[in-house]
Amino acid sequence: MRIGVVGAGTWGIALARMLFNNGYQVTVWSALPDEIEELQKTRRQRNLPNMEIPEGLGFTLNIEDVCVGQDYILFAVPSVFVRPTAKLASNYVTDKQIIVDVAKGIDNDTLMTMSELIKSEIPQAVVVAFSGPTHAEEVARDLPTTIVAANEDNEVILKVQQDFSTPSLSVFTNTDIKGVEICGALKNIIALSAGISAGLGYGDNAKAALITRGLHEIAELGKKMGCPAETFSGLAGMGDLVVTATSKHSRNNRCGYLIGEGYSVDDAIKQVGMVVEGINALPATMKLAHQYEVEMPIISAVNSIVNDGDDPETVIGALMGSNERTELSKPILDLNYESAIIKNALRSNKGDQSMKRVITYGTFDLLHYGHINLLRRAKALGDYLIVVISSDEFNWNEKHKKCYFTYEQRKALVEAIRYVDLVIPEESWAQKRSDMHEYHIDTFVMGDDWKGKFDFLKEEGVEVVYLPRTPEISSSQMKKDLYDANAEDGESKTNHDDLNTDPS
Ligand code: C2G
Repeated sequence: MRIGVVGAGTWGIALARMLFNNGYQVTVWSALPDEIEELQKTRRQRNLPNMEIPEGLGFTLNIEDVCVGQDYILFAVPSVFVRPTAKLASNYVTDKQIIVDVAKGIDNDTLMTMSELIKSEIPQAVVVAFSGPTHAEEVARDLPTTIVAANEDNEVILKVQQDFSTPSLSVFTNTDIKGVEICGALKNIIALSAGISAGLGYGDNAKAALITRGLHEIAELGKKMGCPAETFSGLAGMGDLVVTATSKHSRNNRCGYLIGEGYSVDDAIKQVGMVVEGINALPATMKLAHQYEVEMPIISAVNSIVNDGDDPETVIGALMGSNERTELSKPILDLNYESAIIKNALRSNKGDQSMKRVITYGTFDLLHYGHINLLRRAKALGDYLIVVISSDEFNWNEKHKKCYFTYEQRKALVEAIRYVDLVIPEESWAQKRSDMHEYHIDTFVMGDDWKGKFDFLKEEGVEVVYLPRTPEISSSQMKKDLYDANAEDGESKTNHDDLNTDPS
Protein backbone atom coordinates (compact mmCIF):
# COMPACT_ATOMS: atom_id res chain seq x y z
CA MET A 1 0.00 0.00 0.00
CA ARG A 2 1.47 3.36 -1.04
CA ILE A 3 0.43 6.60 0.65
CA GLY A 4 1.42 10.10 -0.42
CA VAL A 5 1.24 12.73 2.33
CA VAL A 6 0.69 16.32 1.17
CA GLY A 7 2.00 18.58 3.93
CA ALA A 8 4.82 18.08 6.44
CA GLY A 9 3.25 19.82 9.42
CA THR A 10 2.77 18.30 12.85
CA TRP A 11 -0.34 16.29 11.99
CA GLY A 12 0.90 15.24 8.54
CA ILE A 13 4.16 13.90 9.90
CA ALA A 14 2.53 12.17 12.89
CA LEU A 15 0.11 10.37 10.54
CA ALA A 16 2.88 9.60 8.04
CA ARG A 17 4.91 7.91 10.76
CA MET A 18 1.90 5.93 11.99
CA LEU A 19 1.07 4.73 8.46
CA PHE A 20 4.71 3.87 7.73
CA ASN A 21 4.90 1.86 10.96
CA ASN A 22 1.72 0.13 9.81
CA GLY A 23 3.75 -1.33 6.95
CA TYR A 24 2.90 1.13 4.16
CA GLN A 25 5.24 2.86 1.74
CA VAL A 26 4.90 6.52 2.73
CA THR A 27 6.25 9.67 1.05
CA VAL A 28 5.80 13.17 2.44
CA TRP A 29 5.68 16.32 0.30
CA SER A 30 6.21 19.91 1.36
CA ALA A 31 6.28 23.12 -0.63
CA LEU A 32 9.07 24.41 1.63
CA PRO A 33 12.59 23.23 0.73
CA ASP A 34 14.06 24.16 4.10
CA GLU A 35 11.31 22.23 5.89
CA ILE A 36 12.15 19.10 3.86
CA GLU A 37 15.86 19.62 4.40
CA GLU A 38 15.40 19.93 8.19
CA LEU A 39 13.19 16.84 8.32
CA GLN A 40 15.66 14.76 6.31
CA LYS A 41 18.62 15.92 8.36
CA THR A 42 17.19 15.79 11.88
CA ARG A 43 14.56 13.04 11.31
CA ARG A 44 12.45 15.17 13.67
CA GLN A 45 9.38 17.43 13.21
CA ARG A 46 10.08 20.58 15.23
CA ASN A 47 6.75 20.44 17.12
CA LEU A 48 7.20 16.72 17.87
CA PRO A 49 10.75 16.71 19.23
CA ASN A 50 10.31 13.34 20.95
CA MET A 51 9.04 11.56 17.85
CA GLU A 52 11.62 9.87 15.65
CA ILE A 53 10.87 9.86 11.92
CA PRO A 54 11.57 6.32 10.64
CA GLU A 55 14.41 5.96 8.13
CA GLY A 56 12.30 4.49 5.33
CA LEU A 57 9.85 7.35 5.30
CA GLY A 58 10.56 9.36 2.14
CA PHE A 59 10.43 13.15 1.51
CA THR A 60 9.96 15.09 -1.70
CA LEU A 61 9.46 18.61 -3.05
CA ASN A 62 7.77 17.27 -6.17
CA ILE A 63 4.01 16.92 -5.63
CA GLU A 64 3.82 14.39 -8.48
CA ASP A 65 5.70 11.91 -6.25
CA VAL A 66 2.89 11.89 -3.64
CA CYS A 67 0.05 11.59 -6.18
CA VAL A 68 1.03 9.29 -9.05
CA GLY A 69 0.71 5.61 -8.19
CA GLN A 70 -0.45 6.27 -4.63
CA ASP A 71 -3.30 4.21 -3.16
CA TYR A 72 -4.19 7.16 -0.97
CA ILE A 73 -3.26 10.84 -0.94
CA LEU A 74 -3.38 12.35 2.55
CA PHE A 75 -4.06 16.11 2.48
CA ALA A 76 -2.49 17.59 5.61
CA VAL A 77 -1.84 21.23 4.77
CA PRO A 78 -3.26 24.18 6.77
CA SER A 79 -6.75 25.18 5.57
CA VAL A 80 -5.51 28.37 3.88
CA PHE A 81 -3.15 26.36 1.61
CA VAL A 82 -5.69 23.68 0.63
CA ARG A 83 -6.89 25.38 -2.55
CA PRO A 84 -3.44 26.25 -4.04
CA THR A 85 -2.08 22.82 -3.09
CA ALA A 86 -5.08 21.04 -4.62
CA LYS A 87 -4.58 23.10 -7.79
CA LEU A 88 -0.97 21.93 -7.87
CA ALA A 89 -1.90 18.27 -7.37
CA SER A 90 -4.92 18.14 -9.68
CA ASN A 91 -2.95 17.18 -12.82
CA TYR A 92 -1.49 14.12 -11.11
CA VAL A 93 -4.62 12.70 -9.48
CA THR A 94 -6.30 9.87 -11.36
CA ASP A 95 -10.00 9.15 -11.59
CA LYS A 96 -11.58 7.98 -8.30
CA GLN A 97 -8.21 8.18 -6.51
CA ILE A 98 -9.00 8.61 -2.78
CA ILE A 99 -7.86 11.82 -1.10
CA VAL A 100 -8.10 11.69 2.71
CA ASP A 101 -8.31 15.26 4.02
CA VAL A 102 -7.30 16.14 7.56
CA ALA A 103 -7.29 19.93 7.09
CA LYS A 104 -10.09 21.51 9.09
CA GLY A 105 -11.69 24.79 8.17
CA ILE A 106 -14.18 26.66 6.01
CA ASP A 107 -13.09 28.56 2.91
CA ASN A 108 -13.75 32.23 3.57
CA ASP A 109 -14.70 33.20 0.00
CA THR A 110 -16.85 30.24 -1.03
CA LEU A 111 -17.93 28.93 2.44
CA MET A 112 -16.88 25.50 1.15
CA THR A 113 -15.63 22.85 3.55
CA MET A 114 -12.17 21.48 2.85
CA SER A 115 -13.40 18.39 1.02
CA GLU A 116 -15.64 20.58 -1.15
CA LEU A 117 -12.67 22.86 -1.85
CA ILE A 118 -10.45 19.94 -2.86
CA LYS A 119 -13.26 18.47 -4.94
CA SER A 120 -13.70 21.81 -6.74
CA GLU A 121 -10.02 21.75 -7.76
CA ILE A 122 -9.77 17.98 -8.31
CA PRO A 123 -13.25 16.85 -9.50
CA GLN A 124 -11.98 13.39 -10.46
CA ALA A 125 -10.96 12.55 -6.88
CA VAL A 126 -13.01 10.90 -4.13
CA VAL A 127 -12.47 13.02 -1.00
CA VAL A 128 -12.83 11.61 2.51
CA ALA A 129 -12.85 13.86 5.58
CA PHE A 130 -10.71 12.41 8.37
CA SER A 131 -11.54 14.18 11.64
CA GLY A 132 -11.84 13.53 15.36
CA PRO A 133 -10.20 13.90 18.80
CA THR A 134 -6.66 13.41 17.53
CA HIS A 135 -3.83 15.41 19.09
CA ALA A 136 -0.79 14.79 16.91
CA GLU A 137 1.39 14.73 20.03
CA GLU A 138 -0.48 11.66 21.26
CA VAL A 139 -0.65 9.91 17.89
CA ALA A 140 3.12 10.43 17.73
CA ARG A 141 3.37 8.32 20.87
CA ASP A 142 0.94 5.67 19.60
CA LEU A 143 -1.50 6.52 22.40
CA PRO A 144 -5.04 5.13 21.79
CA THR A 145 -6.90 7.47 19.44
CA THR A 146 -10.21 7.44 17.55
CA ILE A 147 -11.06 9.28 14.35
CA VAL A 148 -13.96 9.49 11.87
CA ALA A 149 -13.71 8.80 8.15
CA ALA A 150 -16.57 10.61 6.41
CA ASN A 151 -17.91 10.43 2.87
CA GLU A 152 -21.40 9.93 1.40
CA ASP A 153 -20.27 6.60 -0.09
CA ASN A 154 -20.19 4.00 2.67
CA GLU A 155 -18.05 1.63 0.58
CA VAL A 156 -15.30 4.23 0.45
CA ILE A 157 -15.23 4.93 4.19
CA LEU A 158 -15.31 1.23 5.01
CA LYS A 159 -12.19 0.86 2.83
CA VAL A 160 -10.50 3.79 4.58
CA GLN A 161 -11.51 2.31 7.94
CA GLN A 162 -9.84 -0.95 7.01
CA ASP A 163 -6.66 0.59 5.60
CA PHE A 164 -6.12 3.35 8.18
CA SER A 165 -6.95 1.45 11.36
CA THR A 166 -3.91 0.52 13.41
CA PRO A 167 -3.50 -0.98 16.90
CA SER A 168 -3.59 2.56 18.31
CA LEU A 169 -5.90 4.28 15.81
CA SER A 170 -9.55 3.20 15.72
CA VAL A 171 -11.37 4.55 12.66
CA PHE A 172 -15.14 5.12 12.82
CA THR A 173 -17.27 5.75 9.72
CA ASN A 174 -19.91 8.44 9.16
CA THR A 175 -21.59 9.27 5.85
CA ASP A 176 -22.41 12.80 7.07
CA ILE A 177 -19.29 14.45 5.66
CA LYS A 178 -20.79 17.94 5.90
CA GLY A 179 -21.54 17.58 9.60
CA VAL A 180 -18.13 16.07 10.33
CA GLU A 181 -16.37 18.94 8.58
CA ILE A 182 -18.52 21.65 10.17
CA CYS A 183 -17.63 20.15 13.56
CA GLY A 184 -13.94 20.02 12.71
CA ALA A 185 -13.86 23.65 11.67
CA LEU A 186 -16.07 25.23 14.32
CA LYS A 187 -14.83 23.34 17.38
CA ASN A 188 -11.59 25.29 17.02
CA ILE A 189 -13.51 28.51 17.65
CA ILE A 190 -15.12 27.09 20.79
CA ALA A 191 -11.63 26.00 21.89
CA LEU A 192 -10.54 29.63 21.49
CA SER A 193 -13.42 30.71 23.74
CA ALA A 194 -12.43 28.11 26.36
CA GLY A 195 -8.87 29.42 26.26
CA ILE A 196 -10.01 33.04 26.55
CA SER A 197 -12.18 32.11 29.54
CA ALA A 198 -9.25 30.36 31.26
CA GLY A 199 -6.96 33.28 30.42
CA LEU A 200 -9.44 35.56 32.17
CA GLY A 201 -9.03 33.39 35.26
CA TYR A 202 -12.42 31.65 34.95
CA GLY A 203 -12.58 28.00 35.99
CA ASP A 204 -13.79 24.63 34.79
CA ASN A 205 -17.45 25.56 35.30
CA ALA A 206 -17.16 28.26 32.64
CA LYS A 207 -15.15 25.92 30.40
CA ALA A 208 -17.80 23.19 30.65
CA ALA A 209 -20.52 25.74 29.89
CA LEU A 210 -18.67 26.99 26.81
CA ILE A 211 -18.10 23.44 25.56
CA THR A 212 -21.71 22.41 26.13
CA ARG A 213 -23.36 25.51 24.71
CA GLY A 214 -20.70 25.76 22.01
CA LEU A 215 -21.56 22.28 20.79
CA HIS A 216 -25.23 23.30 20.83
CA GLU A 217 -24.44 26.25 18.52
CA ILE A 218 -22.51 24.04 16.12
CA ALA A 219 -25.30 21.45 16.13
CA GLU A 220 -27.93 24.17 15.47
CA LEU A 221 -26.02 25.31 12.39
CA GLY A 222 -25.51 21.72 11.30
CA LYS A 223 -29.22 20.98 11.72
CA LYS A 224 -30.07 23.95 9.48
CA MET A 225 -27.60 22.53 6.94
CA GLY A 226 -29.40 19.18 7.03
CA CYS A 227 -26.86 17.23 9.09
CA PRO A 228 -28.04 14.45 11.45
CA ALA A 229 -27.78 15.31 15.17
CA GLU A 230 -25.72 12.17 15.91
CA THR A 231 -22.69 13.67 14.17
CA PHE A 232 -22.48 16.50 16.71
CA SER A 233 -22.61 14.23 19.75
CA GLY A 234 -20.08 11.94 18.02
CA LEU A 235 -16.30 11.82 17.86
CA ALA A 236 -15.92 14.56 15.26
CA GLY A 237 -18.22 16.81 17.28
CA MET A 238 -18.28 16.32 21.05
CA GLY A 239 -15.09 14.23 20.98
CA ASP A 240 -12.95 16.68 19.10
CA LEU A 241 -14.43 19.66 20.94
CA VAL A 242 -13.60 18.24 24.37
CA VAL A 243 -10.06 17.28 23.42
CA THR A 244 -9.40 20.66 21.78
CA ALA A 245 -11.02 22.87 24.41
CA THR A 246 -9.49 21.14 27.42
CA SER A 247 -6.04 20.17 26.32
CA LYS A 248 -2.71 21.93 26.68
CA HIS A 249 -1.76 20.49 23.27
CA SER A 250 -4.44 22.63 21.61
CA ARG A 251 -3.10 25.69 19.79
CA ASN A 252 -6.56 27.23 19.70
CA ASN A 253 -6.91 26.80 23.44
CA ARG A 254 -3.42 28.21 24.06
CA CYS A 255 -3.99 31.14 21.72
CA GLY A 256 -7.29 31.91 23.45
CA TYR A 257 -5.58 31.76 26.84
CA LEU A 258 -3.03 34.37 25.81
CA ILE A 259 -5.79 36.62 24.44
CA GLY A 260 -7.68 36.21 27.72
CA GLU A 261 -4.52 37.17 29.59
CA GLY A 262 -4.38 40.40 27.60
CA TYR A 263 -2.12 39.64 24.60
CA SER A 264 -3.17 41.15 21.29
CA VAL A 265 -4.43 38.60 18.79
CA ASP A 266 -1.33 38.97 16.63
CA ASP A 267 1.03 38.59 19.58
CA ALA A 268 -0.90 35.56 20.81
CA ILE A 269 -0.64 33.87 17.38
CA LYS A 270 3.07 34.71 17.21
CA GLN A 271 3.55 33.28 20.70
CA VAL A 272 1.78 30.03 19.73
CA GLY A 273 3.99 29.87 16.65
CA MET A 274 1.67 27.60 14.68
CA VAL A 275 -1.48 28.00 12.57
CA VAL A 276 -4.54 28.81 14.74
CA GLU A 277 -7.36 27.37 12.63
CA GLY A 278 -10.06 28.75 14.92
CA ILE A 279 -9.11 32.28 13.95
CA ASN A 280 -9.06 31.40 10.25
CA ALA A 281 -12.54 29.84 10.52
CA LEU A 282 -14.23 32.87 12.12
CA PRO A 283 -15.14 35.01 9.07
CA ALA A 284 -16.67 32.10 7.13
CA THR A 285 -18.52 30.85 10.23
CA MET A 286 -20.07 34.27 10.84
CA LYS A 287 -21.23 34.29 7.21
CA LEU A 288 -22.72 30.79 7.60
CA ALA A 289 -24.51 31.80 10.82
CA HIS A 290 -26.00 34.78 8.99
CA GLN A 291 -26.88 32.76 5.87
CA TYR A 292 -28.63 30.02 7.87
CA GLU A 293 -30.07 32.47 10.44
CA VAL A 294 -28.58 30.64 13.41
CA GLU A 295 -27.94 32.37 16.77
CA MET A 296 -24.30 31.64 17.69
CA PRO A 297 -23.61 33.77 20.81
CA ILE A 298 -20.30 32.13 21.76
CA ILE A 299 -18.85 32.15 18.26
CA SER A 300 -20.04 35.75 17.78
CA ALA A 301 -18.39 36.66 21.09
CA VAL A 302 -15.07 35.19 19.96
CA ASN A 303 -15.43 37.01 16.66
CA SER A 304 -16.00 40.35 18.37
CA ILE A 305 -12.92 39.79 20.55
CA VAL A 306 -10.66 38.57 17.72
CA ASN A 307 -11.87 40.68 14.81
CA ASP A 308 -13.52 43.72 16.44
CA GLY A 309 -11.01 44.11 19.27
CA ASP A 310 -13.73 44.02 21.94
CA ASP A 311 -12.63 43.50 25.54
CA PRO A 312 -12.64 39.76 26.41
CA GLU A 313 -13.90 40.25 29.98
CA THR A 314 -16.86 42.39 28.87
CA VAL A 315 -17.77 40.04 26.02
CA ILE A 316 -17.52 36.77 27.99
CA GLY A 317 -19.36 38.43 30.88
CA ALA A 318 -22.19 39.41 28.51
CA LEU A 319 -22.52 35.77 27.46
CA MET A 320 -23.59 34.85 30.98
CA GLY A 321 -26.56 37.17 30.74
CA SER A 322 -27.53 36.09 27.23
CA ASN A 323 -31.28 36.22 26.65
CA GLU A 324 -32.21 32.87 25.16
CA ARG A 325 -31.51 30.44 28.06
CA THR A 326 -33.53 27.30 27.64
CA GLU A 327 -32.45 23.81 26.70
CA LEU A 328 -35.88 23.02 25.31
CA SER A 329 -35.29 22.88 21.60
CA LYS A 330 -38.50 21.13 20.58
CA PRO A 331 -41.96 22.74 20.48
CA ILE A 332 -43.84 22.13 23.73
CA LEU A 333 -46.26 19.84 21.89
CA ASP A 334 -43.54 17.30 21.08
CA LEU A 335 -42.08 17.53 24.58
CA ASN A 336 -45.44 16.63 26.11
CA TYR A 337 -45.74 13.75 23.70
CA GLU A 338 -42.22 12.48 24.33
CA SER A 339 -42.43 12.81 28.12
CA ALA A 340 -45.71 10.89 28.03
CA ILE A 341 -44.09 8.13 25.94
CA ILE A 342 -41.25 7.92 28.47
CA LYS A 343 -43.69 7.83 31.39
CA ASN A 344 -45.58 5.06 29.65
CA ALA A 345 -42.39 3.15 28.97
CA LEU A 346 -41.37 3.48 32.62
CA ARG A 347 -44.83 2.28 33.70
CA SER A 348 -44.62 -0.79 31.51
CA ASN A 349 -40.99 -1.39 32.62
CA LYS A 350 -42.34 -1.52 36.18
CA GLY A 351 -44.36 -4.50 35.03
CA ASP A 352 -47.59 -2.53 35.04
CA GLN A 353 -48.88 -4.11 31.85
CA SER A 354 -52.50 -3.05 32.37
CA MET A 355 -53.95 -1.33 29.32
CA LYS A 356 -54.14 2.39 30.01
CA ARG A 357 -57.27 3.85 28.40
CA VAL A 358 -57.48 7.47 27.34
CA ILE A 359 -60.55 9.40 26.16
CA THR A 360 -61.06 12.76 24.48
CA TYR A 361 -64.03 14.65 23.03
CA GLY A 362 -64.47 17.02 20.10
CA THR A 363 -66.16 18.03 16.89
CA PHE A 364 -63.10 17.39 14.69
CA ASP A 365 -64.68 19.18 11.74
CA LEU A 366 -62.31 20.15 8.88
CA LEU A 367 -59.69 17.89 10.46
CA HIS A 368 -56.32 19.70 10.75
CA TYR A 369 -52.88 19.23 12.28
CA GLY A 370 -53.95 20.87 15.54
CA HIS A 371 -56.38 18.00 16.03
CA ILE A 372 -53.67 15.49 15.07
CA ASN A 373 -51.21 17.03 17.59
CA LEU A 374 -53.87 16.65 20.26
CA LEU A 375 -54.70 13.04 19.36
CA ARG A 376 -51.03 12.08 19.08
CA ARG A 377 -50.26 13.40 22.56
CA ALA A 378 -53.46 11.93 24.01
CA LYS A 379 -52.46 8.51 22.70
CA ALA A 380 -49.00 8.94 24.20
CA LEU A 381 -50.63 9.12 27.63
CA GLY A 382 -51.84 5.52 27.41
CA ASP A 383 -52.25 2.47 25.26
CA TYR A 384 -55.79 2.82 23.90
CA LEU A 385 -57.44 6.05 22.72
CA ILE A 386 -61.19 6.57 22.49
CA VAL A 387 -62.37 9.66 20.61
CA VAL A 388 -65.92 10.84 21.29
CA ILE A 389 -67.10 12.88 18.32
CA SER A 390 -70.02 15.30 18.58
CA SER A 391 -73.03 14.06 16.64
CA ASP A 392 -74.64 16.40 14.13
CA GLU A 393 -77.65 16.89 16.43
CA PHE A 394 -75.42 17.58 19.48
CA ASN A 395 -73.38 20.10 17.49
CA TRP A 396 -76.44 21.92 16.22
CA ASN A 397 -78.55 21.81 19.41
CA GLU A 398 -75.82 22.25 22.01
CA LYS A 399 -72.89 23.96 20.26
CA HIS A 400 -74.85 25.80 17.59
CA LYS A 401 -72.16 24.66 15.15
CA LYS A 402 -72.98 23.61 11.60
CA CYS A 403 -70.32 21.12 10.60
CA TYR A 404 -68.95 20.94 7.08
CA PHE A 405 -68.67 17.14 7.36
CA THR A 406 -71.41 14.92 8.79
CA TYR A 407 -70.78 12.80 11.88
CA GLU A 408 -70.21 9.71 9.75
CA GLN A 409 -67.68 11.54 7.57
CA ARG A 410 -65.88 12.99 10.62
CA LYS A 411 -65.89 9.57 12.25
CA ALA A 412 -64.34 7.97 9.16
CA LEU A 413 -61.62 10.63 9.03
CA VAL A 414 -60.70 10.31 12.70
CA GLU A 415 -60.79 6.50 12.59
CA ALA A 416 -58.13 6.68 9.86
CA ILE A 417 -55.68 8.34 12.28
CA ARG A 418 -53.10 5.84 13.57
CA TYR A 419 -53.31 7.15 17.14
CA VAL A 420 -57.07 6.45 17.37
CA ASP A 421 -58.43 3.07 18.52
CA LEU A 422 -62.17 3.71 18.82
CA VAL A 423 -64.64 6.46 17.80
CA ILE A 424 -68.04 6.82 19.47
CA PRO A 425 -70.68 9.60 19.28
CA GLU A 426 -71.04 12.47 21.76
CA GLU A 427 -74.75 13.10 22.15
CA SER A 428 -74.92 15.10 25.36
CA TRP A 429 -72.70 17.13 27.67
CA ALA A 430 -73.73 14.85 30.53
CA GLN A 431 -72.52 11.55 29.10
CA LYS A 432 -68.92 12.09 30.21
CA ARG A 433 -69.40 10.84 33.78
CA SER A 434 -70.93 7.56 32.66
CA ASP A 435 -68.47 7.22 29.76
CA MET A 436 -65.62 7.11 32.28
CA HIS A 437 -67.07 3.95 33.80
CA GLU A 438 -68.57 2.36 30.71
CA TYR A 439 -65.20 2.47 28.95
CA HIS A 440 -62.99 1.94 32.07
CA ILE A 441 -61.13 5.21 31.43
CA ASP A 442 -57.82 6.06 33.17
CA THR A 443 -57.19 9.47 31.63
CA PHE A 444 -59.47 12.20 30.24
CA VAL A 445 -57.75 14.62 27.85
CA MET A 446 -58.81 17.94 26.32
CA GLY A 447 -57.07 20.90 24.72
CA ASP A 448 -56.34 23.63 27.25
CA ASP A 449 -59.02 25.90 25.76
CA TRP A 450 -61.20 23.75 28.07
CA LYS A 451 -58.84 24.07 31.05
CA GLY A 452 -60.67 23.53 34.33
CA LYS A 453 -64.07 22.81 32.70
CA PHE A 454 -63.92 19.06 33.27
CA ASP A 455 -62.06 18.81 36.59
CA PHE A 456 -65.21 17.32 38.09
CA LEU A 457 -64.34 14.09 36.28
CA LYS A 458 -61.63 13.49 38.87
CA GLU A 459 -64.53 12.48 41.14
CA GLU A 460 -65.04 9.56 38.76
CA GLY A 461 -61.47 8.41 39.50
CA VAL A 462 -59.86 9.52 36.27
CA GLU A 463 -56.80 11.67 35.62
CA VAL A 464 -57.82 14.95 33.91
CA VAL A 465 -55.18 16.33 31.51
CA TYR A 466 -55.38 19.58 29.52
CA LEU A 467 -52.80 19.76 26.70
CA PRO A 468 -51.60 22.99 25.01
CA ARG A 469 -53.60 23.75 21.89
CA THR A 470 -51.74 24.16 18.61
CA PRO A 471 -52.06 27.91 18.68
CA GLU A 472 -52.16 29.03 15.07
CA ILE A 473 -54.78 26.76 13.56
CA SER A 474 -58.53 26.23 14.01
CA SER A 475 -61.43 25.09 11.85
CA SER A 476 -63.09 28.51 12.16
CA GLN A 477 -59.82 30.19 11.12
CA MET A 478 -59.64 27.90 8.09
CA LYS A 479 -63.23 28.76 7.08
CA LYS A 480 -62.46 32.48 7.41
CA ASP A 481 -59.22 32.26 5.45
CA LEU A 482 -60.91 30.27 2.71
CA TYR A 483 -63.79 32.76 2.58
CA ASP A 484 -61.44 35.74 2.35
CA ALA A 485 -59.33 34.02 -0.30
CA ASN A 486 -62.41 33.28 -2.41
CA ALA A 487 -63.57 36.89 -2.07
CA GLU A 488 -60.16 38.15 -3.28
CA ASP A 489 -60.10 35.57 -6.04
CA GLY A 490 -63.56 36.70 -7.19
CA GLU A 491 -62.30 40.29 -7.56
CA SER A 492 -59.24 39.28 -9.55
CA LYS A 493 -61.45 37.06 -11.78
CA THR A 494 -63.61 40.10 -12.62
CA ASN A 495 -60.52 42.13 -13.63
CA HIS A 496 -59.27 39.15 -15.62
CA ASP A 497 -62.62 39.02 -17.57
CA ASP A 498 -62.06 42.65 -18.68
CA LEU A 499 -58.78 41.57 -20.24
CA ASN A 500 -60.52 38.82 -22.21
CA THR A 501 -63.11 41.13 -23.84
CA ASP A 502 -60.62 42.25 -26.50
CA PRO A 503 -60.90 39.47 -29.19
CA SER A 504 -57.49 40.37 -30.65
N1 C2G B 1 -57.47 21.46 19.39
C1 C2G B 1 -56.11 21.75 19.53
N2 C2G B 1 -55.53 22.67 18.74
C2 C2G B 1 -56.25 23.34 17.80
C3 C2G B 1 -57.63 23.06 17.65
C4 C2G B 1 -58.22 22.10 18.46
O1 C2G B 1 -55.44 21.15 20.38
N3 C2G B 1 -55.63 24.26 17.02
C5 C2G B 1 -58.08 20.47 20.27
C6 C2G B 1 -59.18 21.07 21.13
O2 C2G B 1 -58.62 21.68 22.28
C7 C2G B 1 -60.01 19.84 21.47
C8 C2G B 1 -59.83 18.95 20.22
O3 C2G B 1 -58.69 19.47 19.50
O4 C2G B 1 -59.42 19.18 22.58
C9 C2G B 1 -61.02 19.01 19.33
O5 C2G B 1 -61.26 20.37 19.02
P1 C2G B 1 -62.74 20.76 18.48
O6 C2G B 1 -63.09 19.88 17.36
O7 C2G B 1 -62.77 22.23 18.30
O8 C2G B 1 -63.62 20.31 19.74
P2 C2G B 1 -64.62 21.27 20.56
O9 C2G B 1 -65.46 21.98 19.63
O10 C2G B 1 -63.74 22.03 21.49
O11 C2G B 1 -65.51 20.18 21.31
O12 C2G B 1 -67.40 17.89 24.99
C10 C2G B 1 -66.22 18.53 24.52
C11 C2G B 1 -66.49 19.10 23.16
O13 C2G B 1 -66.97 18.11 22.30
C12 C2G B 1 -65.17 19.69 22.58
